[in-house]
Amino acid sequence: MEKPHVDFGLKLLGGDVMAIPGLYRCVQETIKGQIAALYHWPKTLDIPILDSSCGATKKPVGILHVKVIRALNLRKMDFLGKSDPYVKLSLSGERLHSRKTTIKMSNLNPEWNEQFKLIVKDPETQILQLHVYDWEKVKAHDKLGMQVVPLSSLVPHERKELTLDLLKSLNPNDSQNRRSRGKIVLELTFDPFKEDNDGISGPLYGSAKESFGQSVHRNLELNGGVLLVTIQSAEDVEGKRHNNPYGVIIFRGEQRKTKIIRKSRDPRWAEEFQFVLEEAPVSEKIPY
Ligand SMILES: [Ca+2]
Repeated sequence: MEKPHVDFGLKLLGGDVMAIPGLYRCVQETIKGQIAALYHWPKTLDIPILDSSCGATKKPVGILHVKVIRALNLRKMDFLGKSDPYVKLSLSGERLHSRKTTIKMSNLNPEWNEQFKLIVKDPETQILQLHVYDWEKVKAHDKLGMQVVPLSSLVPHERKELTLDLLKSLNPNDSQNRRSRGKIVLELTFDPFKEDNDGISGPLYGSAKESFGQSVHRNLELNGGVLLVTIQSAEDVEGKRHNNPYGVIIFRGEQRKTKIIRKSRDPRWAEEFQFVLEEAPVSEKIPY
């Protein structure tokens, strides 16, 4: 059976998503792949295009500075009171936990002025994803709206302030997008690293029993960089029964934990942790 020829365009956020460099080809390949697996042309087809399938490269190439400034005219979700908004941020193609602002209780025009540094691995295809939620004490947090910013729309080292309409979803046919959900105000700067000398990248091993795979990327000219640590696994963890091991990593007072592996003496986590360094750790040793 011959594959149908498909030509398409996607409208999104008042702009043409196909104008995002690299995305057209990526989407085309994704759709081609999906269609090849089908015998019948379907009426609708959901294809995730804003996830890791577009293959962000592994190596950090820069830092995205995000300042979440404020939101305006958010929707009232709480029966008593207004809404208790907070913002979750993440970059597409990353499996890391989302970063969050603080919660502003009972406020439909919250001011955060909170800064985040996100590690960028592929500025051509990665997209900043923002989700605003209404915090709830007991039940699930309500969605107040979302937006995305393709990093390819940013000029390196240039600060950009954006005021974006919050949407229900990225689906341009979603009738709920016609209802106003308020706006979010952001300041974004993408700082690419100048050049990566591979001289200081590579695995390091500690004297600890656990085997840690680590790599350090930094840029001495910029006096800063990124430390990536992957906690892979541990073996023969002590304790006879009911072992629920997790790993803890502390870097300059910043503590992160792996998930807990239930009842195992040989846990395997394979979790990556990212630390942003303001200054090059010229004379520092990594503590275990
Ligand atoms: Ca609430």
